[in-house]
Amino acid sequence: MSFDDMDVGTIWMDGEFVDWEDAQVHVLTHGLHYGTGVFEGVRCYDTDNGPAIFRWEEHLDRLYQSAKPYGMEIPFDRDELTEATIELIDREDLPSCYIRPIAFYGYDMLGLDPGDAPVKVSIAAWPWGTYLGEDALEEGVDVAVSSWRKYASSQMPTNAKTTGTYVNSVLASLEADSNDYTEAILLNKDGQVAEGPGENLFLVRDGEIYTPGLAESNLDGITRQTVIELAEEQGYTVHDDATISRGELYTADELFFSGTAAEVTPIRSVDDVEVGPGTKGPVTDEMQRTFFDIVESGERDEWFTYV
Ligand code: PPE
Repeated sequence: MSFDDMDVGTIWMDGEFVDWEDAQVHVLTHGLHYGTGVFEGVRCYDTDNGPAIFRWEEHLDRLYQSAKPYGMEIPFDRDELTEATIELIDREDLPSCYIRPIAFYGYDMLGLDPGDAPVKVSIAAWPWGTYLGEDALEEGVDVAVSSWRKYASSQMPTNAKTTGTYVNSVLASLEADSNDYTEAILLNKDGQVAEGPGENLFLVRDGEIYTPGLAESNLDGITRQTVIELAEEQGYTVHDDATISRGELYTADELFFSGTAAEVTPIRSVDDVEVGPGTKGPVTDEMQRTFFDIVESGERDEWFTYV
């Protein structure tokens, strides 16, 4: 997505609302040089009861957890970040939007140990439609297994959403794009399926649902947790601790991605091999409908923070 022609005027930065153009950092910011930032991607939906942030509390949990391995103390508490976000959405009058909170080591030193570098925090929000292209939700996307592997949790925490680690995702996305695929799938260091560059992955076989366990080097996605819970409620057997081999991608009945930005997106081919009949499958369709019914209606109070 591009910020050209974006009609949002304000960003919350370190406790204040500033003009979009003024939300700047110094070029010697620690996080810019070493990727020492943690962030979230959250969606606010225009529900039947008005704009509501989907699973905000879980995203906040993950933000603070992501900061821990990096010794980063976020100098704002949950209430302050919640209030700032709600006021931002309210000020900009956004019925639905994507929210990007970020905390990073700022400017006053360089050198790998961030030591006493200040921790800077910003929250931006803007409208963001379909992540993987206009028809992606209906038609599904064509993906390729990346030649880049997902980093292992022995190298960098895979359960932290850290800015620096996203260079791994960027490489996989660039490769997919240069080969004319919409998205990539990354295998982990053992060669088993990990996830997409910005999505978790689900597989359907013989009416049961599989998703790689958290030890497979994937992010503990909040949409993943949502899909697992909803699928179980729908009566599906969900194997949420699965190990999925590359070969199983080609023989699956259905595959789909989950993520805040990607929501529930069908995968119609992997490496030019059609998944099932090459269209959105019935289980994917049901999970997609269940997901969108909830975020559009706002029915399930405990998952929404109203603006
Ligand atoms: N894995 C990765 C690597 C990932 O980045 C995301 C979210 C997920 C899984 C799904 O997690 P969750 O959003 O909690 O269900 N990716 C975010 C960033 C996308 C971007 O392009 O930037 C997102 O979807 O907001």
